[in-house]
Amino acid sequence: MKGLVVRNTGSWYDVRTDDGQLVACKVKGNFRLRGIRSTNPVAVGDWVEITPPASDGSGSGSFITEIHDRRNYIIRRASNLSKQSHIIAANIDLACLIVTIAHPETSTTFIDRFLASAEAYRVPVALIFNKVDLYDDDELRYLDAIMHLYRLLGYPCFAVSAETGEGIEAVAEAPSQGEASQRQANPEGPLRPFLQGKTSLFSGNSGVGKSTLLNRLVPEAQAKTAALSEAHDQGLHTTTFSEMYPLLPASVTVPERPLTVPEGSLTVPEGSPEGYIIDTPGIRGFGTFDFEREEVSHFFREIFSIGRDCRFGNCTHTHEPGCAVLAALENHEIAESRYRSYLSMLEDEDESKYREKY
Ligand SMILES: Nc1nc2c(ncn2[C@@H]2O[C@H](COP(=O)(O)OP(=O)(O)OP(=O)(O)O)[C@@H](O)[C@H]2O)c(=O)[nH]1
Ligand SMILES: [Mg+2]
Ligand SMILES: [Zn+2]
Repeated sequence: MKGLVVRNTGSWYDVRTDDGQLVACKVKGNFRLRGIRSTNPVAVGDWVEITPPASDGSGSGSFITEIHDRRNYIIRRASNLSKQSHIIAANIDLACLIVTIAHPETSTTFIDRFLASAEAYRVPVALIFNKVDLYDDDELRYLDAIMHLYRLLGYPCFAVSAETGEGIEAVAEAPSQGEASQRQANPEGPLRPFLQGKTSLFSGNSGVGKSTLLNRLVPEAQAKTAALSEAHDQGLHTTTFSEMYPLLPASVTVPERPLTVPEGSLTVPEGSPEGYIIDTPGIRGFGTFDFEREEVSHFFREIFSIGRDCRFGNCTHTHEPGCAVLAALENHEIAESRYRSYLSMLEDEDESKYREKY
């Protein structure tokens, strides 16, 4: 029986079968995925074969027996020291990194490692800058600068507020001249139309507002959210499972009961989904992954393209004579933050180590 993994609780997987049943499945002990040493052999978004559920209608007692070939997946190393990897999601159209300039601050190294990983696995990415309602003038200037940087690199960027709804819905008429519209509109347009028709992963640090944004887009999701810790201005790792939610047309009225209840009976309300969103637990860091040193520059778009002009084909862009990347860095054609992230991945170091050097 074929089904789609829609939730991973750590101890079992909820699989939605073709006939709409939600079945709690375990993975057979001897079941290992070929080629990937992963803490989770199966991920949300995987299409799997399962044994028939118990005949008592309890929706349990099934096993995942096979994973269908993945179109793609996105993976992160559990930590730099660990050789184990964690598959964040499989078969996605878009990996969205939810970023906050402050409360909490997402580091550029983290952003760049996420982008590099997405490049490596050939998953399209978008950067969603959340909490624009919170920022002061300096932070807004920084936001504009950082969005400018990533747009130049070709990554779609959205500035939104999950709290106020700014930047999310398509508006029928021209926006009024209110304060919010003084900010430059996203050239990419509002977020919802961009997500329509896609299966999108929401990833990012804890507390950046992934679940709040999900709830804004899909109110039926009723995902749990929580305020940041007052002492550290950091998220509290509120979301503990990865879960996929249907993105419903904004106009569909809400069913009386939530889409998911603890026992896991997923009811898809009227109106066919216009895509899916996978909400995931916040992650602290993005360890590097198993690539050769020479390959790292392939995952930094501008370093890769400028690096073609280096004198040596195997240039690491760190000290070599005739290095076009170092020259471009000198001329500010490559952002220092990007180069710093490149070095941190090249050296397979902790994300914080190169923060001060450049
Ligand atoms: N002011 C403001 N607060 C927001 C916004 N988005 C989220 N928040 C708040 O930020 C806090 C964290 O939001 P969550 O949605 O729980 O964050 P998360 O990314 O899902 O966090 P984890 O599940 O821990 O990974 C909550 O108090 C939200 O209300 C926003 O756009 N503006
Ligand atoms: Mg959450
Ligand atoms: Zn070079």
